[in-house]
Amino acid sequence: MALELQTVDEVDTTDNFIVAHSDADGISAAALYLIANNIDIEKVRFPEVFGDYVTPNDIMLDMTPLEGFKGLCIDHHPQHPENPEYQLIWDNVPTTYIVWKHFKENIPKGHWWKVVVGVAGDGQANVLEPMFWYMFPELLLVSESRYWGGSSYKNWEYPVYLRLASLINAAARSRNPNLALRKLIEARTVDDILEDAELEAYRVQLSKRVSEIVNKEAKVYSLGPLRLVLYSAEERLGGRIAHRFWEEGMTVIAVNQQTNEVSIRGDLTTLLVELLNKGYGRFGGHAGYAGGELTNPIGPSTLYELITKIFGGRYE
Ligand SMILES: [Mn+2]
Repeated sequence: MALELQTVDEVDTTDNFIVAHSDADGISAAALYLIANNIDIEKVRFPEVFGDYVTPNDIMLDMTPLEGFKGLCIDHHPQHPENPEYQLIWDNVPTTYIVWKHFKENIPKGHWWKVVVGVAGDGQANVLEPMFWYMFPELLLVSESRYWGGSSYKNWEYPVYLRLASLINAAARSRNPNLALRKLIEARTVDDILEDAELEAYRVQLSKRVSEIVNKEAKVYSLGPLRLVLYSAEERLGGRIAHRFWEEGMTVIAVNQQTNEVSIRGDLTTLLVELLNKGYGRFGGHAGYAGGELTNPIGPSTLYELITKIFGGRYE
């Protein structure tokens, strides 16, 4: 399991790293963890594979570790063993919130709006205690943009707290989570992220790629409740693509044929994670919202194979 940016030889095994999930929650959790514990940003890695680590004694944030991990894991994903070999701090709120709850004494209050970025990134801003909104009302501003809707100009509105999460996510999906982490740590105010030109460029480029794929490039095959979406992209767009092809009653399997990354959305997500883990690759995630990596490419006929396994009683 290769990690980005380094080979095993370069790793000082007497030392450990912070390994974090490469999304807004993982990045915000890492930012707060570093600030609270006064750790250098150089110690952070964002593994390509969910749950991967550098040394067994790493600090893992917002991921369920792969086998052999013995360090500290702070997480909210559901797949941890009952008696893990590692130290686990688990709660059913986004990891950023867990980190804040444990380390808030050591996090200067000026950084507390970063909690909202991570929690909103996981779609759970509703779990935040009211204090955050009183402390940082600027998060509730609405950002607007006009766009040409074919026959007239339309207005697109988005609350600032969600926009911050989407800017951080844009860099992460463009495979530059380290940039997002650095920007988030260094940011003094909400405006520093909101008005950051580099993050905005990632966001614009990413939404352009999503539109191109959804409107032109993607190939879509459906069978019963399953919909397979095939596309190619350098960026990590699976969640966005799967979301765009999702509808009530359908479960979407979006496959990036360039990287073999898969995103799954819908009611049958847990069932598909179980099926696909039997010989197709390695998959995991939240209920209704999962992902993984294929070890063997899949195609349209795989849908028939999966449906047969579900309906035909060939489940083993
Ligand atoms: Mn999370």
